[in-house]
Amino acid sequence: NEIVIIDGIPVEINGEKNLLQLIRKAGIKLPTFCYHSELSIYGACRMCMVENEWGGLDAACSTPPKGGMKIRTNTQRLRKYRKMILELLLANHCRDCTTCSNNGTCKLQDLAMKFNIEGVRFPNTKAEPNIDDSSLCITRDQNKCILCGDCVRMCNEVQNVGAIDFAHRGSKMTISTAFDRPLSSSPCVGCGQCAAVCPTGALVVKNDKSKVWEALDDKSAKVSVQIAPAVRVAIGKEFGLTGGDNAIGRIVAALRRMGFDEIYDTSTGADLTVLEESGEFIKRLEAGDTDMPLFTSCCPAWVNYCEKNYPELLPNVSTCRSPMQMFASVIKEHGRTSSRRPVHVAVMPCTAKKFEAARDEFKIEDIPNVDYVITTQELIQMIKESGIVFTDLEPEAVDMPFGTMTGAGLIFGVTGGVTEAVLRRLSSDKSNTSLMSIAYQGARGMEGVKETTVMYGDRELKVAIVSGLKNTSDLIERIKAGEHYDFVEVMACPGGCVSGAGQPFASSEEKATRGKGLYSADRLTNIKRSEENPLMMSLYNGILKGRVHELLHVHYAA
Ligand code: HC0
Ligand code: SF4
Repeated sequence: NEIVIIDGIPVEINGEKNLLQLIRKAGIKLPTFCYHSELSIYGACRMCMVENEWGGLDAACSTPPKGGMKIRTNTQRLRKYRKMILELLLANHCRDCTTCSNNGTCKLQDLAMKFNIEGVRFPNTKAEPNIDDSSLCITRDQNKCILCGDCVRMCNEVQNVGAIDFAHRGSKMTISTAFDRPLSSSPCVGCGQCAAVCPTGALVVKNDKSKVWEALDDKSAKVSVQIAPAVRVAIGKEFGLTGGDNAIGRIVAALRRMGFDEIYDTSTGADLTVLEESGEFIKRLEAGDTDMPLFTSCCPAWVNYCEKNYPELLPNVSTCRSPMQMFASVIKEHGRTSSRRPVHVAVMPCTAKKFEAARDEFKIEDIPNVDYVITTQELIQMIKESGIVFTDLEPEAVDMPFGTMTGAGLIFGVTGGVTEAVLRRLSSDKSNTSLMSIAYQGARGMEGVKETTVMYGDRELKVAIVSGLKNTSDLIERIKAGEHYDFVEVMACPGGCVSGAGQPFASSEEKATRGKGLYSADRLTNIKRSEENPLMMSLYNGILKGRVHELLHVHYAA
């Protein structure tokens, strides 16, 4: 293979698309603001400049590696150059780091520290905060924006939403919605992926921690909580544990110490979803319904996207509420038997769940079934605020009466998981061999588009699994052009919930590790099929009796 000499060290080119990837492979963490492996190259921030053997400067992110190249990544000139960029950015940026919600996770702050910026030589041109608080999912402050364009490319290229774009020119350039409308009146679907790539505090996830603390302090409230599948495999790394490891036991222990009265696992709700959704699917198949496919409905950003862009497809979206909402219906009903006011909290990897919880469809007498949604990141902050030493906690189990779940419910948190769980339910062969063969049927893996065919009786069913909304709209266009599918699983975040915007920042590899963590958690469960969860029977004979439609289903109207 061809070799590039990086800072005197030979490094082999092995399919790397740009010098930056090669430099990072060589163990050098070249700084960048605008480079993300999953987005197109923009080359705007100029932080990744390297010096070539003739003394010229090249942006590593947009230079393809060629054999024989000799580059230096860290010369006096480059250091000066990078410091200058940082100072220019800081000159018109808010510097109230201690009170910024991205304190500690901001790239600008991190690089200012790494490059030892002790003063800014330019006049301060920072304007006053310009905050758009209209969305239930994310908050924007334009004056913390460094115009890297990461959010724009995410919203346009990966999500195909196009809610935000560059506006104006030169020093007046901003990132804006069309006509500078509030985000809530834009095509935004609340997926939060723009905030997930924002290097500063310009786009941050809405924070609902204080409402949860208040409920926990309220003696008249009985506070229950459910924890989504993907949270458990993303939290540990923040506390120095191995990324992808299942930390559910410690999460439960932490929540108990914070004062939650009842602690449950959303995977139980996912078991309900599997039963209801496969029932709905079979009904459609048996009715000889030609109006296929059935789209899954558990991802609220996808539902929102469908409502805004493809309202004509809403009859094809499953009437099943998401696992969070199904479980919340059950938990709230159970809570009504208590003398204290039931308050229900959901810990989710997702920003759009905040919006889902607030939808009128999921309120009873104006009170939401899920009172508050907090993200994995907010939970991490709450654990830190409480002084709880996460690694010292002894793992604990979730509570009864809703404390049984299955592996099928657990794998919901990664793309393909919902499909695999439904296939486990639909398969008439309940052997271990059949379980294993379902695992190899093409539903696993982080690819944005997966397709498979499965047999149901003598019928061959065509299944598609998409994550990322651009992949989704491409598939929809194919369906409209006449391609046939029977079942389509959609998750708005690339890779599924493990990549949710409420999770701590992670590389593509780390997201894949989280997915693997869910599959190993599944292997450790002794019940792997939702229909075998003993709790289901008692729910259907108890709380849900005669009320399945009312409590577990919803009709999204165009
Ligand atoms: Fe997900 Fe869910 S799997 S959407 O990604 O279906 O947020 O983790 O909780 O509701 O179970 C998120 C994750 C959930 C729901 C489940 C589904
Ligand atoms: Fe676009 Fe999603 Fe950000 Fe909304 S939340 S602006 S849809 S990336």
